[in-house]
This record gives sequence, structure tokens and C-alpha cells, in this order.
Amino acid sequence: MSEEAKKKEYSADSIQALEGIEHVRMRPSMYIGDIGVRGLHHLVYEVVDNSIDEAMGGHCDSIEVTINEDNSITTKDNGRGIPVDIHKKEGISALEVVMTKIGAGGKFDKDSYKVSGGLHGVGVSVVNALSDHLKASVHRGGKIWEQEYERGKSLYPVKSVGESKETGTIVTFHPDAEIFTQTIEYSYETLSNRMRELSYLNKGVTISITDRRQKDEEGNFVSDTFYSDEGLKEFVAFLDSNREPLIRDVIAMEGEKNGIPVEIAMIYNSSYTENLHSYVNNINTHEGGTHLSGFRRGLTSTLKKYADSSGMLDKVKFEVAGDDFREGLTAIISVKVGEPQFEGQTKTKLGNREVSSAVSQAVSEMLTNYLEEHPDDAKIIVQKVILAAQARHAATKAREMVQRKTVMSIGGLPGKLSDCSEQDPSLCEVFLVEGDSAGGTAKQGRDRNFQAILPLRGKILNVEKAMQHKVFENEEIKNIYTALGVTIGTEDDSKALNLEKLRYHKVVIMCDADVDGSHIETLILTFFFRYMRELIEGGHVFIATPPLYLVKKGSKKRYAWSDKERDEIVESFGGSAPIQRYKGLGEMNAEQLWDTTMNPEFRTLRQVTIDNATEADRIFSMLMGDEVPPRREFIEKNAVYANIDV
Ligand code: 0RA
Repeated sequence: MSEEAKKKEYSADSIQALEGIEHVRMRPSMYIGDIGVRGLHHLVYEVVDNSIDEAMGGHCDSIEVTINEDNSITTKDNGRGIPVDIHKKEGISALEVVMTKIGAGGKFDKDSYKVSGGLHGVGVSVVNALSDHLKASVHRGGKIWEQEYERGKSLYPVKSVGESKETGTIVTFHPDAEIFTQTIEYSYETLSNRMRELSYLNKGVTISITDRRQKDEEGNFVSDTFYSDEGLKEFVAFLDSNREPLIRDVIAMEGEKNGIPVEIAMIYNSSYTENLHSYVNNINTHEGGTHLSGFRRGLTSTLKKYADSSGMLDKVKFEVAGDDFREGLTAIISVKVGEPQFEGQTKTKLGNREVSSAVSQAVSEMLTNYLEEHPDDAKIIVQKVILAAQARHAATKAREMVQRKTVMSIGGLPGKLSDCSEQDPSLCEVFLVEGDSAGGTAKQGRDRNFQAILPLRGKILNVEKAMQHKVFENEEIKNIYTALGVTIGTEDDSKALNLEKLRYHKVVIMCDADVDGSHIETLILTFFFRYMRELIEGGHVFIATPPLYLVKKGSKKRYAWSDKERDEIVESFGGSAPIQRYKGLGEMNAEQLWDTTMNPEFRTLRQVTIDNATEADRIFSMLMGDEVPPRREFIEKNAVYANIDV
């Protein structure tokens, strides 16, 4: 190639690279999902996933993540280091290619390691394009190499800045506030939960996280180090730490089936809930898919076969079905798939057909062995299954009652519901209000055109501890089903929720801003999480935030939502002013409640999301389970809903 042609090719390539960066900056959501809190945190996952790839290839066993004072993030691994030699095709350092070429992904060498984790698998160059500054340091071949970038463009060619006996990659990036207009503030909680999860999913890798913005009581930066020797086995034990185990040990397996790496761990506990979590390439597949259906199939057929041959089902008169085998089951399935096909609304449903039989075979082998070797545990599991089947038959009757009532909903609406006049559900809101008196105030204060009120009597049932038929027999819960207009059960899933006839697109939980109120709020959220998760996933559930104080001086009055805000208002009123503390919604009059908490123009609604299903599950099992001490400790340390809202 002539010099001229080379030059031409180089500039053509760099124009393409530029177009790539421009495209990422113009349409960031296409690459990282969204530009809110989630997308912001996704940047960290993307970089860490590259380090995890190194670990999966056996080249790395330590990853350190630091949140710096300015909300920039530093990740450091002891992998091989990103190659720095001149890339044959591009004519620039491979490091620069990895960092600036959208879609290069860093994987020129496809076979060197198996799969990448990133949900969108977009590569570090996308993180670079969305950062106002990024610095990469590579320890490799005895030297330290460096390059810096601004909004995806390199500031200088890769240079050597020193010597090193180690290998590894250090990346520091600062998210660009021009892109992340909502916030660039990282949540330690969110990041450390993900690092814990990654350490369970990749045993043998030490992952630490440090927050340089916060210090603990001893003056050290807040920090956690995660390391798991036994992987999923320990993950299941962690998830069930607040539940009572039914069998002696976590059942676990790890191996390759039809060329697909499969890892499974499961245990039965004394609760009535099914708690399955599945991962593909370290990504939580919320919507399930072929690996999960393979697991269910393998579990059902193996247990059924065992129960039949043991003779324990001989006297059972009713049918034992799929759901019954999973009551009180906590399980994690993790598979690694070379070219995963993600489907579903949030692209978290695995579509690859071949994975189903791989997982199903793996479960069958694992479980058959365990049952043969642990006949006592096997007996306990089968007994639990029979009890579940019995309860399900009772529940079916109760559920049919709920459905019948919902279907005949004209005139069948609960008597306590004060409905709104608007007919279009997308414009309608319903407030679930604690207690009849607050319900009365809300009824007077609301805009009856589009706001409905459903008062709930005191504490609603704790569904975490109740059997299913008790849940469907509960008056308050029946009222919620009928008021919302949702039904339960479809052809292929008896527990699926049907939202087609949802009567309000906003469901707002409105409780007192005190300990009792937050307890009731948690009870309601637990019910939604266990029985109406689709409602949360659809973005329909909100929490109202009533004020804590009213500060009055002469004709001036302002509300405060925190002690800090209260003090600032008092200050702005000249240093002293009478303060009224609202102990409950009932102490506000209708106008005040409308002004502060219900009027869409001024209120703040917090949307409930399930950011991390495993963590949400653990929190609900802790808050609502039998073990009192961890609950008290947790409530004292955190707001009750610490991890489930945004
Ligand atoms: C491309 C090729 C190789 C490693 C990497 C990228 C790599 C990327 C990142 C990002 C963070 N940490 C990383 N560590 C490695 C293979 C290197 C080789 O063949 O020696």
C-alpha cells in the first residue's frame, strides 16, 4: 500500500471511529439502556465485565473498584493488561482501538476467552464516549502505558510512563454530565450489591469496592471486599440466611452439558415462596427463558419420578403439579452462553433453545444423586411437595372467588373504594391509604376526576409468612385485586398476573411518615413483590411522600420533608418559628394533604422498581420473616425500602 493510500485509509477509519462516538453520544440509550441512574451504573458494570472476562479466562483474580470524591470511578485488575502493540489493521496502539472504536469490544481474539458479560456487550469504548474524561493505564511487558481521552477522543498517543513488574489494567472515568443530565452521583449500595453478586457468580475472584466520599466511625473509607470459595452454593445460603432450611445442605452442581457451562445451587426452606434467580453470562435474566424452563422441567420430572417410586404418593388423592415442587425452593441457575439471544420486554429473557435440555439434564443428574445419597432429606422434600399440593387445591378455590368477583366488577367494586370519574386507566390513580380516618381526609382532598381512594384497615396480612390460600382469602387483599381490576392465572402460568383490565396506571401507597407507617408500607410492598410483581415491573407502583413538618410564621408557611429542610426554613424565617410535626396523615387537613402529597404539580412520588431482584427478595425475607434480630438491626440501619426504590 502506498503512503498516500495508507493515509487515506487511516483517516477514513478515524472518521468512522468519530461517527461511532458521535452516535453513542447522540443515542446513548441504544448502548446502555437509559441515561438515568441505571445507565450511569451500567458504565461501571461494563468496565468491570471486561476484568471479569480476564478472570474467566484464568488471567485475573483481583478486581478493585473505587468511587472517587468527584464521582469518577477507578477500576483496577491484575489481568494481562489491554494489549498496547500497534494494531495491524488500524495502525495505532491496540489500547487506542479498544478505547475509541465503537464495536471493537476489545475482542479481536475471539477464542482467547469465552463470553463477555455486559448486558449490551458494548465494550469500554462506549464508557469512554460517555465520559468527559477517561484515563487508561496498562501494566504489561515490563512497562506502564498510558492514554487519556475526552468524550471518547484520545488526547495524545499511547505513551510509556514507567516500569512495572506487574500486569493489569487501571481505568478511571468520569461520567459526562452533558449525557447524564439527571445525576452523576453513584450509589455505593447499588455498586456493592452488584460486586457481591459478581463474586458469587465468579468464585475465586476477590472483588473489593471503596467509597472515597464516605468514612466509617473509625475514619476509614467505606469499603467491602467480596470473595467466594464455593460460588452459587454460598450465594443460595446468603439469600436464605433469614429463612429456616428444611434440608441439611445446599444442593449444588457445576459442569458442562453439551458444551454449555452450567452451575446450579438450590435448597428448600420452610417458607411458602418460590425464589428462583437465573443468570446468563453474569447477567440477571429477570424474565427467565430457556435455562429456567429447563431447570423447572428437570426438577419436576426428577422429583416426580422419585416420589412415585418411593410410594409416598400412593395415598395422595389430588394431582401434584409443577408449582408444588417449587414451594419453599430457593435456587440459582447460572449458564455461560457464547452467543446469547436475549428477548422479552427488558431483553432479559434467554431465547437459545439448546440451553433448555442442557440445564434440564444437569438438574436431573444432580438431584438424582442427592436424593439417592440423602434419603432423609428426600423424604422431607416429598412431604413438603405433598403439603404444597394440598394447600394449592385450597388456594385454587379461594383464588376462583377473587377472580369471579373481579369479573363481575360492575357493582362488584369494594364498598370502601371511592372511585374516580375518569374512565381512561392511563389517566387514573388510586391511593392505598392506611386507616379509615386518613382515608377520609384523602377522599376530601383528592381530585375526584382522576384520583380514587382505597382505605386499608390497619396492618395488612404479612404474605411472607402466609400460605397462598390465606392470602387470597384476606379481605384487604381481595379488595386490592378487585379495585385494581387485575386477575390471576393464565393458561400456562397459574400465578401470572393479568394486567389488561388494570383500572389505574398509577397505584400510590400513602402511609404515615413514621415507624408504623413504614411497616405498613413494607407489608403492602411485600404483597406487591410476591403477588403482583408485574405491576412493579410495569412501573405502576409509587410511594407518596407526606411532609414531616409545617413551619409557620405570620402568614408565611412552608412544609419540610427532612430535619435539614426544617432547619433551613426556620433559618430563612429569621431563626425562630413555630413548628408543627405531623405524626400522621390524619393530622393534616384535606387541603394540606392535597397541597403537599397528592397534587401532581407539587408532590413527589417515588417510583418503586426492582433494581436487584435477589437483594429485594432477601430484604423482604428479612423484614417479614421469623428472625427478629436481623430485622431490627436492618431497620435501624436503613430506610425500610433502601434497595427497592430509585
Ligand atoms: C483485549 C485483548 C486482551 C485483553 C483485553 C482486551 C483486556 C481488556 C480489559 C479491560 C479491563 N481490563 C482488561 N483486561 C484485558 C487479550 C490480551 C492478551 O492476549 O494478552
